[in-house]
Parts: sequence; C-alpha cells; structure tokens
Amino acid sequence: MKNILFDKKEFIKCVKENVKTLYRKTMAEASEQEVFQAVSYAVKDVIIDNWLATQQTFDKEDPKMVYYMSMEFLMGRALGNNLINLTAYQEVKEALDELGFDLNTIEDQEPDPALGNGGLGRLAACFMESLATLGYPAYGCGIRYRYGMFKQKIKDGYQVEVPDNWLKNGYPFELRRPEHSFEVKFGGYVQAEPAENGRTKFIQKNYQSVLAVPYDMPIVGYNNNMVNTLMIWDAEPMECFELDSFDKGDYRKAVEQENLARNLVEVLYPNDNHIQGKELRLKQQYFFVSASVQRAVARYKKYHPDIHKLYEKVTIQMNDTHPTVAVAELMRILLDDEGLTWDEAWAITTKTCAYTNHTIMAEALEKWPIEIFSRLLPRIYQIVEEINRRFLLEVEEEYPGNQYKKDKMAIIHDGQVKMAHLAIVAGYSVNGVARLHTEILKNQELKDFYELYPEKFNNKTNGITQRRFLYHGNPLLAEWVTNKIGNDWITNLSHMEKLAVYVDDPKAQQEFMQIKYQNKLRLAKYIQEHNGIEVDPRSIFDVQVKRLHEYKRQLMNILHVMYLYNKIKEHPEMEFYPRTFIFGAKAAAGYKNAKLTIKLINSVADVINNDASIDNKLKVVFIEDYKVSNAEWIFAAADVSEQISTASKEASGTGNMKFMLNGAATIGTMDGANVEMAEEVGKENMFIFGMSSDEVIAHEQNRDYNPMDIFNQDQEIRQVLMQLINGFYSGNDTELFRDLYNSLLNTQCTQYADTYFCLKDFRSYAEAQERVEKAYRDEKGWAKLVMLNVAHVGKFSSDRTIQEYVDDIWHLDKVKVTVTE
Ligand code: 26M
Repeated sequence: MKNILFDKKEFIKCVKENVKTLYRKTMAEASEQEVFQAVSYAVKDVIIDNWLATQQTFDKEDPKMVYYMSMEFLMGRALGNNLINLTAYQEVKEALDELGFDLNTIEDQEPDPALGNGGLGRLAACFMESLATLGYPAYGCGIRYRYGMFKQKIKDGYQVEVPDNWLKNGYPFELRRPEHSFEVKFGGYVQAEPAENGRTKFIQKNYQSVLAVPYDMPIVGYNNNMVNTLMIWDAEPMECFELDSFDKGDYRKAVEQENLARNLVEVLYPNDNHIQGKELRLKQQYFFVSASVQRAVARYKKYHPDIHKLYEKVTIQMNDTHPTVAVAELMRILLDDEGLTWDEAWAITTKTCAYTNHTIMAEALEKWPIEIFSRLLPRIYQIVEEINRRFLLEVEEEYPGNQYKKDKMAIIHDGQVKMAHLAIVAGYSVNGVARLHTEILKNQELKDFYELYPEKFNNKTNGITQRRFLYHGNPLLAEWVTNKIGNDWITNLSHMEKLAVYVDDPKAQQEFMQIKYQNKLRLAKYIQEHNGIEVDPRSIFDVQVKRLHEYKRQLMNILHVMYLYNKIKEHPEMEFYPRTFIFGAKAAAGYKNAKLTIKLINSVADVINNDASIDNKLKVVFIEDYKVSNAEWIFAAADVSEQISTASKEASGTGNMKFMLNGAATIGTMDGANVEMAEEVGKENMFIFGMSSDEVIAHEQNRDYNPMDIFNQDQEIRQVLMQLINGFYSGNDTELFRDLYNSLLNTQCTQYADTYFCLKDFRSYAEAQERVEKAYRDEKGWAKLVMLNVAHVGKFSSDRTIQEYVDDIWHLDKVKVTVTE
C-alpha cells in the first residue's frame, strides 16, 4: 500500500512545522511533551483524511449502525495504536530517530485516557477497535469526564487517590463538534395537554437543562482506511438567560443551571461492581444517553422519512444497565417528538435496544429509588411506569394470579426502579459475557425472565484486541510470531494455531523463553524505577493485576505468600524456586477491606523483601497506578497469571486472555472465561483449582460453610491468620489488619464469614501453586505449555466476539472505505 502520508521526509517536515506553529520553538528547544503534541497532530492529519472518507462512505452507502452506549471507555493511549493501525509505526519510529527522539519516550508523554474503571470499560475500548478493524459502522457513545479514573499513589503502604487531570495539556486526538449539540432536560414536572389529533401531549415544564456538546475521537481500523467515531459528551451551560419563558428573570435558577453543567461531567465514579445510588450518577446516565439517542434519531431522519423503520438503520447496545434509560428516552422521542402511538413506539424501541449483562454481584445491580428517579426524570418515569404496567399484564397473562412472580419481576417494585428488568423487558437481546456466566444468568439470576423470553438470551464470550495487547505491547513476541507464521494473526487470531508445530522445537522454545526474559528485564527496570525494588528476572513472575475486589481474592493470594514465607523460614533447606509475586490494583475509594488488602500486600512486601535470611527466594511487589499503559508491559513479562476469583463471581475476565496471549500460564478457578480457555488449550495446560461454581452456589444456598472448621483443623492456615492479628506484619499493631481477619472468620462482622471462600479454596490453591513450581522447573515442558497457550488463544480475540455480535444481534454489513486524493 502506498503510504505517501508517511513519507518520512514529509512527516519530519510536518512535525517540525507543528512544533513551530504550536510553540514557536525549534525541535531542539521543544520538550518531549511538546514533541508528543506535534507528532500527534501530524498523525491526526493523516487520520482526518480517512475519517472524512469513512463518513462520506457512510453517507453514500447508508449502512446500519451500532451505537455502543457505555458509561465507560477505558481507551488507553492512542498514539502508538493509531500508528500501528495506520501501519506507520516503523516509519514514524525511524523519523523520530532522525529527529533525535525515541518513539517510546514520546508515547510515554500521552496521558492514559482512563474514562473507565476496569473490565467493562476496557471491553468497550477493545470492541470499538475491533469494529473499525472489521469494517463495521459504529459509534461509541460516552461521557467526556474531566477527571477519569484516579491516579494511585502508595504512601506508607496505603492507597492515596490523586485526581487525573488528563486534559491539562490538551488532548490532540479529540475534535469538538458544537454543531451536533443537543439540549438535555432535568427535573420540573409534566403537563398533559390535549393535542389536535385528540391525543394527549406531555410537556415538561419548569425544568433545568444543559447543552450536551460532543467531542469526537477517531477509532482507527487496522490497515483498512476505516475510522469510526467515539463521541463523548461534554456538558455546557445553556446560554445563561435562555430559560423557559416561564422562568425568565429567575436568577437563582440560571445559576443552578450553570452549576449543573459544571458538575455533571466532572468525574468518573471510581466504583467497579458496586453501586451507591447517587443522584449525580443518574444525571450522568440520562445526560449522555439522551444526547446520544437524540443524535442517532437526528442522523437517521436526515436520510430517512419513515421513523417506523428506525431499527433497520440503528441498533443500540447498552453496556450493562448503566445506559438503560435509553429505552425510555427513545420511547419519549417517538411519542412526544415524533407523535407516534404507544404501540408504534414500543414496536420500534423493542427492535432497537439490546442489553449486555456484566455481573451477577448483587451489589452491582442497579436500582434507583423512585423518589430520585421521578424527581429528576419526570417524563421518563411516567414512561417507565407505563412499560411496567403493560409488562405486569403480560406476566399476569402468562402466570395468572401469581403475585409472587409479579413482585419478583416487576420493573418498579418496593420503591425502586430496577434497571436490569427494564433492559430485559425492552431489549430484543440479553447477553452474558462468557458461557458459564450466561448459563448462571439463565438458570439462576434471571431465571424468571429466561422462562418468559428464552429467545432473547444469548452468550457472547468476551475478547481482547491483539493489536494493542500483542502487537503494541509485546513487539518482540509479535515479531517472532510473524517470523514463524506470517502476519495474518494481526487480523485473524485463529492463525496462532499454526504455532503448534513449534511447541516441541528446542530452538523455538529457546527463542520464546528468551523473549519472555527480555520482557521480564523491561518490567524489572520499570519496577526498579517506579518502586525502587530490585527483582530477579530469573525468578518466576507471578502476577495478579486487576481491580481490587473481595471476590477476585487478592487476599487469598497474599495469604498464600505469607504461608510460603512461613514455610521457607521454617525449612530453609527446602527446595524452592525463586518467585516474584506482583500485584497491581486500584481499590474503590470507599471500599475499606479492599484498601486494607493493599496495605496488607505492602506490609507483607516490606517484611519479606527486607529479610535477607530467605536468600531472595521470595519478593513481593505492588505496582503503583496499574493502568492500560503499564498493563501492556506487565502482561508481556508474566510467567504466571492469577485468575483466582470465587467460581461463579467473575462474569468473564479479560485480563486472563491478555496473559494467555503473551505466553503466561494461568493458575485459576473454573470461573468466567477461564472455563473456555481450559477448553481451548486443555486443562492439563493450565493450573486449575478450587470449588466449581455449582459447589459455591450450593454452599451459598445451604449456608453450610463455616471457615472456623478450617481454622481449627489446619495449623498452617491458622498460623497465617494469626499473623494478621499478632502484629507480625504491622510493627506489633494487632488491630491494623483485624478487619481482614474478621472478614474471614467472624460472623458478627459480615453476614457470613469468608463470603468468598478464601480459606475453603486455600489448600487447593497452594497445591496448584506447587504444580506451577514443578512445571516451571521443567524448562522445556514449561516452554511447551506456554507456547501451547499462545497457539490456542485464537478464540479470545475481540474480532471474534464482535463478529458474533454482528451475526446474532446487530446484523450489520461491512463497509469498504477507499481514500482518493
Ligand atoms: C455502577 C454504578 C455506580 C458507579 C459505578 C458502577 C459500575 C461501574 C463499572 C458498576 C460496574 C462496573 O463494571 C463492572 C465490570 O467491570 N464488570 C466486568 O466486566 C468485564 C467485561 O465484561 C468482565 O470481564 C468482568 O468479569 C466483569 O467483572
């Protein structure tokens, strides 16, 4: 392909020009941040041509589009991936070399756009990238938070949250689009007025409103000229005194309105799998959903006269229940703005909206108090009430006289609006994110709905983009793979299978492990620079990086480290392969046990890392500020991937797949997508342990698990637990870790002790870790095992996931973009 746009000379000229016009500087005077900006604007120039061409193709071919609505898009840095997808990474690297700059260092200047918490937000980002790469027309719809996920500092072993002002230097890859702004209304009341056609008109009065202004970010497809759009909405005050005529001169209200705009998009809620029912959160949800649905309908109407066929050109995917007000907002637009009847509007809405469930954790199921919901969104609430009324008639028809069913299934019940029920009733598709998760939804959590609407339920096992998590994150391995099997894997990960012929080849094994070693060196250097801890790259890098949550059981991991330490101290002569336990995790700011677990990890690290007597056999590292950019390096350097959630609790997991792609072996439970990974690579090539989801669910239902039994019977476990409360890791402060101790053993503190079965699974976990060590000692066997993992990772590309969404849910056609000059 001709790449005149990345003619090196031209590019260098452009960068120099940008440095001059942006900063009135020469290259020699420019800072790395300024060079980053200049390079990014040069890259954006190229993207803009493809972006324009893509939009023109959409206008011409009029394809169906998916609007992927998500409160979170955890994009990570754009520069490197844009270059990769433009197939210009190498040229630009060389161009910068000539200018005396290192591309990696320049990439490092970009803030991580962290408009998401974890799995759900990162999945949205992978999906956007795969959609563009596969050539499917898509809009991502989200919020342009001023502050994304907080930055994590560790002070004295504790997490400290620092605001993430990602926009402070300006973000070169966004484009403000004020011409596509929309008004979004909150509060007030609804007035019913007779309309000319004999129907009733519903008019919202005395409301406050904000102006939603979209910023577009380009989503560059791999080597196909396609550039889709992520539109993230900013809130601006409506022109100050442009109040409803009713409110003219109401100064206090004008000020309130301005404050509303300021607060609305200020910050991402840093919770993962936990809700608090805060009013501002509901405002954020309605804000971006209303603006996005308005924009989708406006775009449709520009080209199509008949609103009844909206679903032929528009499909809305709701990323969890967070954007579920989309259902009612679309109904409102169709009823109130388009003047359709209820039945007409409902027929359209229920063919347009689809819902993805990401969790069965009870505390993450969204419920809004009627008081908040109806006060903030009075018209939307009326519509939800009517949806609920009609739905309950349907339930009555199916289960006559069964009040219990109605109570259980109602959208509005017990003073609350249940968003999942609304999403299921109004959606044409309900999907889980891994096979096991979908089965649990169908047979347990959403059983009633599955029985009523079996045809809506389907599974879409998650995936990840190999362009970021191998090509960009692990260039050494990417190049090795390409040398062995060609580069088809970049757009079709199932080609990785072809590596299978090399797994017994000693030379290939050696090359593979040498690359792993190089990546371990790279991470060791990062850890030395950022944590001041020296780690031995020849030790086993055993890694658990993910949000901190009790169900993910970082606590079980660190208890096991404490157990190993005791063993080594007691039996110094024991054979033990040196291991570096690496953690990275952010805890929600108000999540006490999660934060205390971080402190425990750091305290254990302090003791163990400073104990010269154990001969560097054990090291513990907590990597500060785990985020997309350092994740890429961490996956590349891992030997062992910890995927140890209590079975049934982790809907899918996606980190598990990123480790697998980078040649790490998984120690894990039969949970989420681990089950399917084991199916692909064979259980014998993973280190599976612990209770099955059925066993966990049975214990939960029978309430027959008592961790005290284990405490009483198992001396080594008891020793570890006692060390939580005898000051062993806390400078004799016996109270510091008392809450963790209590969470495991004391039924007075939580309803059930050890809710996540850390002690129950402990022995099985320790035994699996012994198998890991044994396997690692066998160098050839290990190389073969991890190479087999890479060879069987094909299924876990988000390209495969997206193709399934397209085939089963969205029904989109591919678009081909050609760029003419
Ligand atoms: C809700 C209300 C208020 C504030 C925050 C939230 C909220 C934010 C994120 C609730 C849940 C959130 O994310 C859940 C999540 O990340 N789930 C994960 O989704 C991944 C992608 O499908 C799965 O791989 C993980 O297993 C699942 O835990």
